[in-house]
Amino acid sequence: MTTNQDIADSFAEFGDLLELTGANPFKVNAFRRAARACEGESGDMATLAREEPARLRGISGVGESSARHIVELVTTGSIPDLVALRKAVPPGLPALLTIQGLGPKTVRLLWESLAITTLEELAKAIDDGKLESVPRMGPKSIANLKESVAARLASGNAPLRHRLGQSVPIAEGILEKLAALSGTTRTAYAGSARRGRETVGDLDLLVASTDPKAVKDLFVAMPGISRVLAHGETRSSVELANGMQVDLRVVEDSAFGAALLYFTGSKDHNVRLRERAIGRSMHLNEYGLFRAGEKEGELGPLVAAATEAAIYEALELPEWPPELRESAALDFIPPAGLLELSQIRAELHAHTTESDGELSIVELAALAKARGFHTIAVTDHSKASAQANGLSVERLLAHIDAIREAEARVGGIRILAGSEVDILADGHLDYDDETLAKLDIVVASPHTALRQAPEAATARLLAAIRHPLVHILGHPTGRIIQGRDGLSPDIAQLCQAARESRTALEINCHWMRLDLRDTHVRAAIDAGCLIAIDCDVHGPSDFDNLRFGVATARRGATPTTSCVNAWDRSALHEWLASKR
Ligand code: DGT
Ligand code: CA
Ligand code: CA
Ligand code: ZN
Repeated sequence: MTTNQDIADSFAEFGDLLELTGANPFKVNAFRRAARACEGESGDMATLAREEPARLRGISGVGESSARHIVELVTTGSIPDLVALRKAVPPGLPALLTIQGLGPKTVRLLWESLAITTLEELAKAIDDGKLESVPRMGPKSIANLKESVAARLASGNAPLRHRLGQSVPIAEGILEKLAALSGTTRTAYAGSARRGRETVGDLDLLVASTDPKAVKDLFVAMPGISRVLAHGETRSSVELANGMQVDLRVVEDSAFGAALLYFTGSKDHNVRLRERAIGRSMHLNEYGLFRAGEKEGELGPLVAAATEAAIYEALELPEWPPELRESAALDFIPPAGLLELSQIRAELHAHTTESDGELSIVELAALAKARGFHTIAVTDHSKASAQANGLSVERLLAHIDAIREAEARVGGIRILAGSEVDILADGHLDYDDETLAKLDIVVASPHTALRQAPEAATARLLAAIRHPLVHILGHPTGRIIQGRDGLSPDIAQLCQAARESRTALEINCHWMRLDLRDTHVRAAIDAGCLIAIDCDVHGPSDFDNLRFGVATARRGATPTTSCVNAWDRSALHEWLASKR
């Protein structure tokens, strides 16, 4: 099964690799156009390729060679030209494309002019000042690049980890294909992705099937695979073109729960569960929970295996949320009211075309309404964020009127007039109090000076938290996962101040940010703070990141009652009004 997305991904990779090799830009663009065309195509292109290949040319954006490649991909599982192209590019080069701020053009330039083909070579060239001679590389972009590269190198020579929001959709895409096989009864992704860690080392997929061979054969023949690492009886393992490893285990339906529990981990959690089993004269492994046998090392009758719930119950434990299986400790009983995705009823941080968003106020409100939200806050950037087209006071005042007008027109949802106001380096806000007081909601966020010393960062953020007109501290550290460290404030002090002033600390849901991070959330919850979970919406798909923010909240043990986005309309608006 080749999906339109698979075809689009192959063409996008084709375009990137061609650009890296300096191919004719028209050819590069043709592949990019074909990628967009395939992504947007509503009919199933694989069926078309099999049954009426001549009609592929009728799709706007698909030319003669793209049509041929689609047929190759659908019928053989790979595109020979693409496979050859992968071999023509130095192996380290595609990895450079995953660095924040490095596109194919720049990578090619670095390769051609400075013979840089690996991360290490890039780091050295930056240190030696060699990048200054590269056209279009200003001091600012070199400084940013240096930080991204250093962050990537600091994550060790450990194999590259992948951000959660890029990993989960890949897992879901593969499982969807495997679920369509007739013998498949259950599918799940396990491992760190299921635990909601911000980065994932490899994907661990589980399928229950009456026909394991069919599942594994389809798995290793999927498009987008660069290498098959293992293709065995119990486990198959592949490497994708983006360098990600995917492990697949096919199990019997009756033991799916035990396998899911085992492969979800964490290892520490598993160790504790096994100890608990032994303490109750039982034995836990990836096939099930068994009574201890008569003799040492022998297994007795099966106690539970079909579901995780049954196994936890037999161990006299509450069913542990996967997000809370990171630590070994079983002394923490998850609160009954752990926040759930379905409980989110409001988005309090969103941008429109007035600053750097893609949506109008009305479009934004329509998407929020479709999600069943009772409230959406329009919080465009303030004037200091000039690169994001931040609003002057005059524009902000006009925008408030436009928001009021849109709210009256749309109906059925509260549309709040707000701002994401910059917290300047010294802790002052980018608008005066008189202006801020006119807004229904104020999200205050740091966007610049993200390298300042911890003491300065703490003072800066404390000032924003304690400002009487501020409701939410947005993406508090400004970190970018695998990109930049951001601020390192004293989290305990921030939490203390946030609790006292009833200012919510944001979990920004974008998978590049997840800021607050899980450990900070836990500190905030322990201190009794309010949490805001916001998508920082810039375009329609950003709402889909909510699940990553909620996973981060759950990893920090956030109860529903602490999350302002889960409050009902009157409770939320009472809190907002308390700061006016
Ligand atoms: P990752 O991939 O580095 O982000 O982290 P995980 O947790 O996904 O680790 P991974 O892929 O090595 O293994 C998946 C799960 O399988 C792990 O969380 C627990 C279980 N597991 C794997 N190897 C062992 C082992 O040697 N002992 C135990 N108890 N569990 C294991
Ligand atoms: Ca894993
Ligand atoms: Ca694994
Ligand atoms: Zn924002």
